[in-house]
Amino acid sequence: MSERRRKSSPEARRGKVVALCGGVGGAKLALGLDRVLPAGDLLLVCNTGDDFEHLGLHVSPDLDTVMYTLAGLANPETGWGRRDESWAFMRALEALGGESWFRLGDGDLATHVERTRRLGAGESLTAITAHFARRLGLASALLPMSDAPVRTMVETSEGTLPFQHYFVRLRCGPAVRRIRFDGAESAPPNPALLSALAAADLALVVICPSNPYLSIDPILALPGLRAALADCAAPVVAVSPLIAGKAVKGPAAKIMAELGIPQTQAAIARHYDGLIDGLVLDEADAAEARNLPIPVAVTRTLMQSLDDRVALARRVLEFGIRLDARKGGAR
Ligand code: FO1
Repeated sequence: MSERRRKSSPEARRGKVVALCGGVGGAKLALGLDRVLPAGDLLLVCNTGDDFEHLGLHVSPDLDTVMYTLAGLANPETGWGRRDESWAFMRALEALGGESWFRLGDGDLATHVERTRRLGAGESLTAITAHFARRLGLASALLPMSDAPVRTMVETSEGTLPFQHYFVRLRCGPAVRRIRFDGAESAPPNPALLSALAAADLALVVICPSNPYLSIDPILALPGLRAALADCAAPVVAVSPLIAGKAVKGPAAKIMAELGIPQTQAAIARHYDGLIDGLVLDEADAAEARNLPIPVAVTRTLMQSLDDRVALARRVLEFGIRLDARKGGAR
């Protein structure tokens, strides 16, 4: 391991922040970070393991959830898809007997049609995402974790399911035995991510409170990414997706139980062991915080309002930037 460079004092550090995120939960903190950081200082890197081909369209749910959220276009009830949506396409599709279990609103459909057209014309997911982000007025940069296909496959009591079939069609019902990221072993991490991690002006890496097993692990599975995180000179801080043993939204706690993992903050810290220099968790877990082997910030991590998102982002930044990047303890 290269000798770790000591961090300069936080006051001297102003710089870039890289945030790894998945869908709805991660997008909430991404919005807070986007609102707090100067334009251009935040690089959001999204999981693409949830992507799938559906109705002949390439759908990238996590990229779209973060993009819509930062653009103020996201459906505030669901967190995914667009607000003020119309559903003429879905109704017409159902009338024709088409697959309607994956709800595609009329405005959202435009995103999938245009992304599919551009991919077919040979553009990269990175370039398409940058174009959409510019058109929608995003101040922060938005990147797919890789331009090569990675597909999360969930091995369950009812067989192996492509992610959206598990998550949406079967509503996370089947018991999870194992989670695979097909294609990850040969999917190069986005070069823009690797150069951001190696850049001298990187101040902090944030792992957003997305599902570690479904949304963050596909990113960490990319060849060379764990090493790039371990070697980066900036601290890495994770925000726990659990509050008092429960996931705020989604199947994280259920999956942990099915995988035989205790739904504790210690299990989250263990999951990211060797990668993170600090963990942010909720006040409800203050007692457990005292026994964790790494630096911890205890704060309100439930994000119900925009103020909550901004407050958590501020807390994560001021805690994270002060951490000494020794990856979880003395070395
Ligand atoms: N989630 C659902 O639970 N039901 C849906 O019908 C659904 C449609 C959908 C369409 C576009 C999109 O970008 C996301 C959509 N999601 C839906 C959410 C998606 O399954 C999850 O957000 C991620 O894949 C996991 O974070």
